[in-house]
Amino acid sequence: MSRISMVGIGGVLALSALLVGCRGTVPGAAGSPGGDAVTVVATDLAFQPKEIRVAASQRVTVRLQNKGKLLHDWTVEQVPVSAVETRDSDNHPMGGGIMSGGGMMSGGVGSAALHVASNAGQTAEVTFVPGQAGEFTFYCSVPGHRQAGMEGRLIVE
Ligand SMILES: [Cu+2]
Repeated sequence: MSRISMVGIGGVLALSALLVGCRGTVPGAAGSPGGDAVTVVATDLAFQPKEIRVAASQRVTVRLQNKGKLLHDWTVEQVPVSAVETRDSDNHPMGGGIMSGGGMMSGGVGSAALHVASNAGQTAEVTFVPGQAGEFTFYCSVPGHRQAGMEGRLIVE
């Protein structure tokens, strides 16, 4: 009985693996998030979890879910990334004064940065491909929030 249902599940898994494999070979699937997704919950002055692991050279989406009453963002400086697509939940004025005026693309790989902002109760997303393994610090750039504890580690493996 249980052996039969195991076989059934195995078949379904194999089929979905095939489907995922096919999707993955479609070139330039821009606009679709694809890859893995990681959800980071922002509350009023904390991130959960405080440590995120992603794989180098693999497309990943970080979803910033704001469960607080304040505006929060998720910012990583000096992280080598490519193919960045940001879907903010708001036109965020960039609290920390960094990367204003679309400057985040200047400087090329090595000094690239990630920044996505989400209003209270909303969710924003940023999709990117990490360039190389390493450990980076993410934080909320709204003044005072990082100092209050809105900080964590992004680990690229
Ligand atoms: Cu914040």
